[in-house]
Amino acid sequence: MVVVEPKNTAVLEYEGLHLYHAHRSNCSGRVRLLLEEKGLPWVSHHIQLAKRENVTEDYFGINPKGVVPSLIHDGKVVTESNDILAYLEEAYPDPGFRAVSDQFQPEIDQWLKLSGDTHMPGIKTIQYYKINAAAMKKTDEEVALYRRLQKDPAYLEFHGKHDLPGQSFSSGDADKAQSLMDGIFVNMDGILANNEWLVGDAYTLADISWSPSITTLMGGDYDFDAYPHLKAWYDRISKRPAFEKAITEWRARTWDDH
Ligand SMILES: N[C@@H](CCC(=O)N[C@@H](CS)C(=O)NCC(=O)O)C(=O)O
Repeated sequence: MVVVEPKNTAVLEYEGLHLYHAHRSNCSGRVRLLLEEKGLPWVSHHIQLAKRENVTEDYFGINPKGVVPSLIHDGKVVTESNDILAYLEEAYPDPGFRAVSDQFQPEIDQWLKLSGDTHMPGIKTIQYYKINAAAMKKTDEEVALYRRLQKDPAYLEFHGKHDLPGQSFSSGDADKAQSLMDGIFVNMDGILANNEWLVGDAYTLADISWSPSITTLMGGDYDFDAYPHLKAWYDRISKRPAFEKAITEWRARTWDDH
């Protein structure tokens, strides 16, 4: 789990649960969804990605990769959305979202890991190519600031491809990202053909992690027609009151964009 020693020490004083998040970000959405499923009160620190509110010394002082979400729990900073899910589940076990037998626990962890590992090469690549390329265009000053603050090579490379002159994501990059995600969705659809949920017979962290990613891709007209069981699973989840509060309502709020 990623527990950060924040350079921005103001957050050490925070009491209770505070979440830095963006309204349309699927990584933020999965954390909001778990918070609502557990009925936990939390303080919102909304970050407008399109206004580069994440590209500041202050925010990099909380999340060293400059991304959302970041959870602060009684002054402890936890980053990486899937690690935050595991952290909250441990800190607030009731109601629990690992309600499957021991033999299935590793499967939940594999779904969380897969969700984290495929974000940048899959969903984020598709998004930057298709969905929010214009909204996420930085000015020259913002690019310079970003490249000064960002120390992570993978993020420097990814954003360089979007921000630097002469570089851009190509249709080939988007196709590769789509095949990666399609491979996962074929597998999910097969599981969901015979099961109500991704792991065992309960709604778990695996479902909570993946459902907001489907929302994001649907927002970019990703074609899910080949995955009817996945679509039915998503429909079931999206009708949950916690999902409406955590995802639907937040996405409907109007900020400039993204
Ligand atoms: N692995 C990270 C990925 C976080 C991430 O990429 N967040 C996006 C929104 S979904 C973001 O902050 N994008 C802005 C940027 O990369 O500058 C996690 O799961 O928390």
